[in-house]
Amino acid sequence: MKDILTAPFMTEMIRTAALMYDHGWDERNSGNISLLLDETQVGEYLDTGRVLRTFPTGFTAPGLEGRCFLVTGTGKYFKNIRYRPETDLGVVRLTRGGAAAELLWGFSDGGTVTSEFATHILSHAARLSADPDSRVILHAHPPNLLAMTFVHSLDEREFTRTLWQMCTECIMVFPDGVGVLPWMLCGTNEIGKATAARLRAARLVVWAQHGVYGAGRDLDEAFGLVETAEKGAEIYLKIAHLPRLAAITDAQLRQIEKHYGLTVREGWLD
Ligand code: 2HA
Ligand code: ZN
Repeated sequence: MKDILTAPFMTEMIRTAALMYDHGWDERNSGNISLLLDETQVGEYLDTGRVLRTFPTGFTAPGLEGRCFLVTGTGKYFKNIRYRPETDLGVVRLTRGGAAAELLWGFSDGGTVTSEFATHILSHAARLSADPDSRVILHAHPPNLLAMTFVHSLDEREFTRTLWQMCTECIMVFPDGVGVLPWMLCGTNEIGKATAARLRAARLVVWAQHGVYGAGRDLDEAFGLVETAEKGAEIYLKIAHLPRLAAITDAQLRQIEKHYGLTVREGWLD
């Protein structure tokens, strides 16, 4: 059996959590990441027949029965994951139609999965229905996106258009746009269902006055999505109060769409 701490999925997870912390996106115990694993790959590092603990999840996700996830733990600090992955991360397998999870590795201090586990798993199910290669859901509190939700309309089309207009890269990285949820209580199945519903159409969902969810085929893609939207929000906050002497027009956004063969969210360009 190979050492799981050397598995590419583990080293990438640790590196991403560290970068998210270093970017100022994940203060204290905020943020969470889940990565859908390939079961045969997991078998190279773990005896998948050996279940350490089983716990109820409080939701169902029948389509993900038997699937394994590497996930951050509740109450754990992203700041520390790089130093003690075996307590702050866990490998879990969904069972009983997703109503329970089996711990296969990690959470060695008796801990458990992120408080946003429902949102993560419902979001994986939603993204997989849109893209069978989707693997990652991540959540963070990036300050500029968060600040933007206090001073900008929360209309999804308007919010997305503003970000697209803030730097050329935005429409190229998220032509599918950004979903936006009004403030809702976090850690509940309700916010999980609302997030998952938006993730069917877009890989980014902003939680007003809280943070953002990003989805991707790998950690780099999900991280890069949030990074690019956060950059757009940063530019917006730098210029929102200043006179505008230049802009990226819809005609220019259409030029980008055509040149790069993008599938831009229907009806979101004028
Ligand atoms: O994991 O960020 O939304 C802590 C949070 C809750
Ligand atoms: Zn949060």
